[in-house]
Amino acid sequence: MSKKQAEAGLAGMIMVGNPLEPWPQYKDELKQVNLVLSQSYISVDGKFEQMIGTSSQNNYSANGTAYTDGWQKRVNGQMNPIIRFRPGETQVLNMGQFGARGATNFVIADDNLQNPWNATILARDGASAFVHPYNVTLSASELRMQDVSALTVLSPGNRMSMAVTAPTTPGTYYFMDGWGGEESRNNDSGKGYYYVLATLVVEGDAVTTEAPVFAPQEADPLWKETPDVVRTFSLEQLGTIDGVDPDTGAPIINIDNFYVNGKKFGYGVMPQLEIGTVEEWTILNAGPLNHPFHIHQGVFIVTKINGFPIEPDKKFPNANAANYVSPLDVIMVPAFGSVTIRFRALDFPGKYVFHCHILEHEDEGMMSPVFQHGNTEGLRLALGTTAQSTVVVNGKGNTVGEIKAFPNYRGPVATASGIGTSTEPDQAPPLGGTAEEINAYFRSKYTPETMAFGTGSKASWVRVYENGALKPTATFRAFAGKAGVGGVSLAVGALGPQGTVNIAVGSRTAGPANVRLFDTKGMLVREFKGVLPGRFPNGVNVAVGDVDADNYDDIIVSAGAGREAIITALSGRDIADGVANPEKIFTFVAGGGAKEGVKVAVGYVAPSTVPSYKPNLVTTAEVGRNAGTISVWNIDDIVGESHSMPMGGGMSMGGGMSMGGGMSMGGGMSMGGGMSMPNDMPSTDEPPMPVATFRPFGAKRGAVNLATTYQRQLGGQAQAVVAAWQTPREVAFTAIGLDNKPQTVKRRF
Ligand SMILES: [Cu+2]
Repeated sequence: MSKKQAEAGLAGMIMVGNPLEPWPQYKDELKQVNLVLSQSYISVDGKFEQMIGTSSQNNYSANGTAYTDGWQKRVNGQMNPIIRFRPGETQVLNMGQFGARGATNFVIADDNLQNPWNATILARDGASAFVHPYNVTLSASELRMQDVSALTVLSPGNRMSMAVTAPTTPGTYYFMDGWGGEESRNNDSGKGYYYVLATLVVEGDAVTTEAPVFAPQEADPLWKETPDVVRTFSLEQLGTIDGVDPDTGAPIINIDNFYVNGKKFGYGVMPQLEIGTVEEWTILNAGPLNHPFHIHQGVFIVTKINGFPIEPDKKFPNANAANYVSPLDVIMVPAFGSVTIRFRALDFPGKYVFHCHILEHEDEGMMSPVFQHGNTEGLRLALGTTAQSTVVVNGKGNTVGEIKAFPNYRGPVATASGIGTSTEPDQAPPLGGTAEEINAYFRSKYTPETMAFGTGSKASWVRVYENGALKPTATFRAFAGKAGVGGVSLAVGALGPQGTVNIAVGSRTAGPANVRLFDTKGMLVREFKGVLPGRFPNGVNVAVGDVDADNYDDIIVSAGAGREAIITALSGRDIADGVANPEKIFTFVAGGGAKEGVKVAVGYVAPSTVPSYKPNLVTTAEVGRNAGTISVWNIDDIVGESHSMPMGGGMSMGGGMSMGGGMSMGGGMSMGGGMSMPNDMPSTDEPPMPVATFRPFGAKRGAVNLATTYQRQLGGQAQAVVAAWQTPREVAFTAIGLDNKPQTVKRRF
């Protein structure tokens, strides 16, 4: 659990670059001091306690000493260190809040809370571009202390660079937290406490040079963007009854349940973002605790706090929360309040998370996975059939070209496409450009999918079309001689070093279940022999996807016609690590006739799936009476015994009771929102059932070709779909609803 790790000291600061980069004239002039703020977890008499000599029970006692003892904070691991200034000297304090919890709101004043220092907040959360420094007097102002969104607040995970200027007269001053170590001034226990973090000694010769002036840069061009997708997330806390006290018969109430949209991590719908688009999210907090919202893989601008719009070119001297300083990656969502943020889905294909940065809340479920897929313009769906010419479609539903990969070949053409790590050159945005130019740059910065075409019979030729190309970039023979006479099946995915694109090639020749892995230049990377037991009259099919959710793409291998629908998955992590026999994540038979074989695809197509960060397996019989029927599976139903619950055991529901609707509990906390049981607890004996089954071409005979992709079918937001086709010019795109009902749209190309 991250809370215990951070409290035990597993958190720190890494300085990248120089906060004075935007003002090079001061880079060598001003002294910089790095301050790591933490709340540590120390062993007392061999017993781990939250703080020296106290237990967490004492934290909230009426006795002020016990309260502040329980919330002791450290600066660079020290209690109350001394920082020295010369009279009139300006130093830059680079700070971060690296404790598991406990926000701060800063005051610098003397021991009577008088003679406050002036400060300039240079940037927050490590921003070095689009910064608007904000001047503030670090007085014990009740207005600022009551404002949980004040720019001087550092919540867990926040960083801030602040220039502070010492008075011209020598003396002793204090760098203080005006919240007494709590997470808000508004908590009763925090009221009136000014907790000393460091002592500031002003002594020596006065500095006579003029105080620095930090000119603002341009505001983030995101202010001039129009969001493509608008979403709302609600952060919730809810009590549950975890059984009954055997002695008293009283219910055991557990208030440590935290949710996003009523679900713990992995139980809700995973947002899927299109790279190159702009998202605007409103984060609601209906509860009594502040929640610092943090998202990985990028920064956002805060456009509203509690519905009040922030305007980057205006100053609001009496409401410093409403002022723009820089892009952020942590923002406190005030109790009973909201924030609205705007950000770009950058060229990072794959998964990351957002979560509350109070680590206990995150550990107890207030976290969600996020998946970023390729830009729809750069997606490639190649409709391989027995036709000579193959239509290629993008994610906007447009034909991008037709490819005759093998002019002298007659037979089925295997096609596949996929994406790896960003291949965009590491190029800085045109910082000198206009907002429109910078926004256009980010919208065009995406990695297109790589396609592979193969001969599905007769010989084992493969052509690669790298990064969206419509002309081949490499050609190779995957299996030579007799081993290659049956052709190939193909899959493309992030199986190379650092997640670069590789091509998985299944043998379609009668014999053992052999699979080879090639790089995009056609160099053999690895070979897997006899992946499934026995002989395969028509070889095997392959797919690629992260079926065990470890952020490594895995290789899925399934039987071709002539065998039962047996499927296995080889661990991509083991493949990347060079393990001789990669672990088999699962092996199961998808049902159907004894000789029907099975085609496979992997994608996040059923949004009700739990855990939501695992993709679905999609299957269809290769031949036989079930041909034409597509099944969508929850992989955890298949994995069975090794069924993994999200977050260390998941939800402890006791009697399965939940309490909603503003019930007042213990410390006067009101719990809002709802929750539900995970919707698909695996049964032990019965064979797994698909979550959805459909025939996209109705009663029409014959097998379908299968892929997963994204489509903006009606001009709206891109949707994860199952693509199926029987002929080269007609595709059925099927989206699965939250109720697991499939909805098919057919398109002719
Ligand atoms: Cu929280």
